[in-house]
Amino acid sequence: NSDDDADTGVAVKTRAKTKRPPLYKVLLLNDDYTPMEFVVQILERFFGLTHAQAFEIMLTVHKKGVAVVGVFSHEIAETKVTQVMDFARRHQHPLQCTMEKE
Ligand code: TYC
Repeated sequence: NSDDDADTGVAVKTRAKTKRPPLYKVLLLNDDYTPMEFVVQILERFFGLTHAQAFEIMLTVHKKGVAVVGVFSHEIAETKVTQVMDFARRHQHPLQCTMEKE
C-alpha cells in the first residue's frame, strides 16, 4: 500500500480534496429615501423573487437596517451587487448593496 508510512505498520489513507468555492452573502442596506416599491422591483428583477418574497425582504431591511438577499459564488454575487448599484444609480436612488464572505 503506497499510503503506508515507511513501513511503520500505520496505514494513512489519503483522499483527493474537492474544495467547494467560498460563498458570499449579498446584503441590502436600508436608507430613508429609496421608495419601497423600487426595492421590491429590484428584488424581483435581479434575484428572481416573487412579489411576496421581495416585499418581505424589503420590509426586513426597512425595519432591521440590513438583510441577506441571497448567497452566491463570488462572481455571481459581484454581478448582483453591480446590477443593483447600477440600477439604483440610474434611477437616482441612494440604495446600497454589498457582499461579504459567508
Ligand atoms: N426605508 C425606505 C423607505 O422608507 C425603504 C427601503 C427599504 C429602502 C429597503 C432601502 O434596502 C431598502 N422608503
